[in-house]
Amino acid sequence: MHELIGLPAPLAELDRCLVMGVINVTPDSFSDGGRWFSVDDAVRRGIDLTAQGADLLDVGGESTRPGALRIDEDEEARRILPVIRQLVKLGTMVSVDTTRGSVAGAALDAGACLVNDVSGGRADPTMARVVAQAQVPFVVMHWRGHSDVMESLAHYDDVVSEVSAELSAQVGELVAAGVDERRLVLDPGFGFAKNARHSWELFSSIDRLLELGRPVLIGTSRKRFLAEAVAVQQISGASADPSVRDGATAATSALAAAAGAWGVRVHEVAASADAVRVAARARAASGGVSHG
Ligand code: PMM
Repeated sequence: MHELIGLPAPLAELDRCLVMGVINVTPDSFSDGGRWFSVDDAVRRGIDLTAQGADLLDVGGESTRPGALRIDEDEEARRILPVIRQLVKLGTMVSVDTTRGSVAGAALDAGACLVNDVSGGRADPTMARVVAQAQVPFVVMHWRGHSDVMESLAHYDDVVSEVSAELSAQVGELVAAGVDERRLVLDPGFGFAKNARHSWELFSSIDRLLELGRPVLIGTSRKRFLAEAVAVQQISGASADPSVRDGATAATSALAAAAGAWGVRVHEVAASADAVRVAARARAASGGVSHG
């Protein structure tokens, strides 16, 4: 098992893959944009996801959907800080999904306990300093560029080797900036500068990502590559509603947990909360450790 320091007690003590529930306080995220855009709706959603079994709530204010344009940092902070404050007051564990050091710092002041950065510190040179000073866990996602250009950057000869090497380089930069490596979680970044084939190859290589020596977070939820694995859509030609991918998402949660992932990041929590428990039981019965 890879040591992760700095998590608060209830999370640090989990002996299975944790479930991070997504709350996008945005009008335009790819799968749930606009649904939890008011503070009240977002907080209610957080309460629901916690009741469904979320261990941690990941609150974000800026969409990273392919092609998305950036919002300014005041707007990002205005969207998420009241939501984080209220959820923390209710006793929930909260992470902040942001690429901006200033927003991460404000979210930590509001009570967030972990920073999740889809750029792994690359979008904003101040991020590493904020995380180093706050001494909190930090999710380093594999990242090649912002959402408006990332689809043009999805070129690899060997996606698993290249993503691993680039994640290692991102870790090196963070450590050089003073971040304790033992606080880092790695994420291959499904759909970020990846086509469907790249995402499937990475998903089938969680064991190789774990060889980097850090816990691994898996964020497949509702992503486009899962459409290839959705029966109903293929049979009926049903809608492009990303929630039709929730069943496939739960399947990836079970497989990721069975492969030793540290956590899964999902929009619909209930089925994944069961899936990670099934995987934990199966791993324990087969003599394996509970998570990576
Ligand atoms: N994906 C999205 C946003 N944040 N964070 C991590 N660590 N990993 C991901 O795969 C990831 C992320 C994509 O947008 P969404 O919030 O609508 O799922």
